[in-house]
Formats: sequence, structure tokens, C-alpha cells
Amino acid sequence: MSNPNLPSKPTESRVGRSNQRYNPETGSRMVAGCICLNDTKEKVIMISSSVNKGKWVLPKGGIELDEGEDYVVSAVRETWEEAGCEGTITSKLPVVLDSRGMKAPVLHKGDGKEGDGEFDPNIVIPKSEFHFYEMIVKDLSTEWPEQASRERRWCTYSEAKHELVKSKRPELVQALDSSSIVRDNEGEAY
Ligand code: 5FA
Repeated sequence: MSNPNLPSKPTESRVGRSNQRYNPETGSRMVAGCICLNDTKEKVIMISSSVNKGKWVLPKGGIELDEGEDYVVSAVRETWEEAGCEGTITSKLPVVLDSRGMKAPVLHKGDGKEGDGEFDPNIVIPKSEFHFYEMIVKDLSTEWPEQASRERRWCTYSEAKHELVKSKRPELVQALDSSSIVRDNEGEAY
């Protein structure tokens, strides 16, 4: 898969949730990001979370309403804004769901009967859904929009998995695991 025609690189990040896209069926927040691998696929780029200092995550963020239906556009934008990372997109990975989930309200026809608007413990809807793409990194810029608020580092598979488990982000582990990153032996430990 080659890179689409993308808008020129912004020097500042898009902020706020007013332009955020939600899944019309589930109400989940739609997020896109990249698993950024080096040429040999032995390392992945990780960034520190801006919300949870000391936690490491993957570059990703909200898909915006004006970005069209191809979520690679949002994934590439977020990867640039958060990690200063550019490259070639090689595949789309399976969608992963927010591990936190929430109980879905049972919606009735509004006849006022018992059960209207109650939560059904058997139905869980994700708060967010993640559309990840695999990228082979071609350029790591020394200047990028969020460089002041984030750290960035290359990690082996086992280092990345260790950090994501520590950050309590199983859905990001799932995304990493769905990529073609080379598994080093240490990865078996987690
Ligand atoms: N968040 C926290 N735990 C989550 C989980 N297990 N599954 C899904 N989402 C989870 O925080 C980003 C958002 O993810 C927060 O709103 C948090 O509640 C939620 P983060 O993943 O720690 O990343 P970050 O610090 O890099 O956050 P931002 O880039 O500021 O936010 P976004 O990733 O949403 O990106 P955007 O603001 O650029 O759209």
C-alpha cells in the first residue's frame, strides 16, 4: 500500500474534540495510528503519553470529521504530530477495541415501562476503536509539533510489549501483535 496524497505537514497539532468522529452504530470514539517499524522490522517507535506521564504508548489519535473515509490520512497525521515520524504505509491492521468498555443502555420504544434506559450487563460497547496501519519509517524529524510534550524511542518487541502492559493498554498490545514486527525471545516473558 503506498502513501496517499496527504496535506502538507502541519507544524502544530490539531486539538479539541469538536471535530472528532464517532462510530455511528456504537458511539465509539474513532482513533487512528501507526505501528512504525524500522527497515528490518526489529524495532518500533513508542512515545510517552501526554495525559499519563511516565507511560509509553503508540502514536495515535482521534479521526476527524473532515478527514474523509480513508483513516490512513488521520493515522499518518497523528504519527507526524505526536512522533515526528514519516514513512511508507505497508498494510492496514485489524481494528482493535478499547479494553475498558462500558455497559450499553437497553433502549426501548420509550413507553415508560420498567427497563427503559437500563444497562444490560451482557452488552458491552467499546469507548474507542483503533484503526492501526503498519508503517516502515523513512524519516524521523528532530522537530515535530509535539516534541516539547513527548519523548520518543525505538523499542524491540519485548521492550514495547513490556511498556504497553505496564501502561495497562492491552488493546495496543493487540495492535502491536497484529503487526509484522520481528519477535525477539524476551517477548515470550510477557
Ligand atoms: N484512554 C486511556 N486508557 C485507555 C484504554 N485502555 N483504551 C482506550 N483509551 C484509553 O490518552 C489518550 C486518551 O486515551 C485519553 O483520553 C484516555 O482517557 C484514553 P493516552 O493514550 O495516554 O495518549 P496521549 O497522552 O498521547 O493522549 P492524546 O494524544 O492527548 O490523546 P489521543 O491519543 O486521544 O489523541 P488526540 O487528542 O490527538 O486525538
